[in-house]
Amino acid sequence: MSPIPVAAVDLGAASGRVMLAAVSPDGVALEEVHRFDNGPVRLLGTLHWDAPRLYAEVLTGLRAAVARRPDLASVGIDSWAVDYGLLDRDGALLGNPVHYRDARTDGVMSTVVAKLGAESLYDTTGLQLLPFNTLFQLVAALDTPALAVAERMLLIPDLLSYWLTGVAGTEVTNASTTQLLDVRTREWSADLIARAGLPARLFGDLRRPGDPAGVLLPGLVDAAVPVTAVGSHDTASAVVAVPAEGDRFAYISCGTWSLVGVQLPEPVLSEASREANFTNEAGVDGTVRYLRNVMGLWVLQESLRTWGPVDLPALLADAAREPALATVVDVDDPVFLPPGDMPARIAAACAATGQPVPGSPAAYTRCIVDSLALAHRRAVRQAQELSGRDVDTVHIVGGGARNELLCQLTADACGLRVVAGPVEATALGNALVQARALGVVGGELDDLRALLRRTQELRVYEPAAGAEAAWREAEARLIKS
Ligand code: LFR
Repeated sequence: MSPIPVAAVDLGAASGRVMLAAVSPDGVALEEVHRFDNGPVRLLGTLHWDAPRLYAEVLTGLRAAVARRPDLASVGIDSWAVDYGLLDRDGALLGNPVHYRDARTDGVMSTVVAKLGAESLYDTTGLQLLPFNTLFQLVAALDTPALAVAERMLLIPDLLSYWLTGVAGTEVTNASTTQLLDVRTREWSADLIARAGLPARLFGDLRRPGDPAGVLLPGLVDAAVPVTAVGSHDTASAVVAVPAEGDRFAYISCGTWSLVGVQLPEPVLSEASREANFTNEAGVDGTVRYLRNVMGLWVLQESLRTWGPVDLPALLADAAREPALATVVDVDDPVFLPPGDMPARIAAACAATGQPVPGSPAAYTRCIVDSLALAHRRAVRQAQELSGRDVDTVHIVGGGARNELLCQLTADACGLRVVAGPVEATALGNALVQARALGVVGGELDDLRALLRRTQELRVYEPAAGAEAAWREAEARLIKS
């Protein structure tokens, strides 16, 4: 069978891309047809996404894809989670979507949790408490005129899909990140929506990865290309493309965030799990993405912004020569969540924990990568303990798989073999779910993963012998503080 072309639109917080994937039962080849920057736009003090520009960039990419492959068989869209646009009764967008790192949710989570109860919220949704979950964003917007007239809430990939097809739908993996979905039924929790004081009309019918999601509107591209629902939460698509064999693996989907966890058949809703703030997000094929959000390469990305133009490979090479574990910080401290001067925040955290303050960008970078590896260690161990799933391999997928220092330090910190790659896991997972819906490839997630193992370049990092004591000591420094 000659490979069938599909387009994977993958929007990340820092950049977006449209990839052309040629899929056959023998493998998948990816070609980038358009890449563009993404980032927050501050308007009158509020951080927004520029949704119309994202739409225009996606369209540019789809036109390039169709120009290359007029027989393009399908389009799938994924992005980061939780953020949304509101539509009025005519389907018009009521204001540019607000960025999840905006301060409008400051203090909202604790008020809502006090009202609804942390235990009840976890038991209903299975979700970790993050201040930017859609639930808290919507409560923060309750008194706004936009919410008063809004008829529908669409998460970012669904919003783009709506603009491209005229059909509004809500894909379930991303809907599971709103903290408004019932973790057992994977339907909207009408009870929770009512208790939070939110209008039920906002939450439309759900669709599953693989479902049809409309056809590109006439005139947008030179073909009538169907849109297929994929794991529209980028992390859900990335987990599809973890090239694991069997089930004794943990994954780290590593980019702006590190999403660290295991794949499970059923949610874990224990008290210990709630206290560790582990989440049960919906995966493709009814799986559970049992994971924790670790702050990720965001801390480094923001530091680079503070330092101005830097040669990243050279900086990482310098960082690799810095002394190991000289200073570590808790990257999961909420102080690192909003945009801003990360080196200053790291310096303050070092001073507060009685550790030396890094003296150069290379030393800061080493501190960030060491600290991230330490957070990976903690999350991988907790995921195993809380779920009872034994793990012998950690897969790092996404942009972070390129970061050799981070991959090696993660292997050392976890005391486990790390398999790094594919870098474009999200686009691959997106494309494979489309190809399966088209009947090009068949089978279960295991079969899709086997196809990736056969065709993708992977790199193995073995843990250094005798590293455990140093990591344990570094961990103790944070626990003490
Ligand atoms: C990763 C990600 C995470 C989500 C965060 C915010 O890109 O989707 O899974 O928690 O972004 O939406």
